Amino acid sequence: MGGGVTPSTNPILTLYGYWDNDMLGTAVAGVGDVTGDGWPDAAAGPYAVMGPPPLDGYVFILLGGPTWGTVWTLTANRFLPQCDYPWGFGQTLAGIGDVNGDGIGDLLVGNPIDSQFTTTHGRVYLFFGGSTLDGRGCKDADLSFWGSLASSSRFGQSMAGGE
Ligand SMILES: [Ca+2]
Ligand SMILES: [Ca+2]
Repeated sequence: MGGGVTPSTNPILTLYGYWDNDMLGTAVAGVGDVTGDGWPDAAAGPYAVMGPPPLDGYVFILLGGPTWGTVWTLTANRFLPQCDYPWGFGQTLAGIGDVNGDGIGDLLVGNPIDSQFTTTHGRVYLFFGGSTLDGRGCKDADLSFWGSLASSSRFGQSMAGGE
C-alpha cells in the first residue's frame, strides 16, 4: 500500500461545458494571477463548440483566493469582427506571466482549428490580464497571431507559458 492521500469524492468545484458535447476540459491550465487580485487563477476550455449564437468558443477563468468558485468567461462569437471561425477558441491555453509590464499576468488563448483562410492555419490570441478581463471576446484580444496560411499548420495546438 502506498500513498497517504485518499482521493476526495466531493470535488470543491465542478464545471460543466456550456453546450452538450463541447468537451470542456480539453484545455486546463494554471494561468497565474490574470485577474490582478494577487491570487493565482486557473482556466479551462472546450475542444470545439458549435453552439447556437451568440456564444461559440469560450474560456472559463476560475478565480483563486477568497472568491474561489467565481468564474469569468472569455467568449468567441461568429458574428463579431475577427471571429469568423471561432469554434476552436479555448482549445489551448497558457498563462504567460506579465508580458506588458503592468504587474498583472497575461493569457494566451489558442484556436488551432481556425480556418478562415481555407487552411487550418490556427490562431493565438493574447489577452492582457486585469479586472476587465471578464466578458471579453476574441475581437477584444490585445494581440493575435496566425499560423502559416500556406499549410494546415494548426498554430496554437500546443502552448506553454512561464513567469
Ligand atoms: Ca487572480
Ligand atoms: Ca500584464
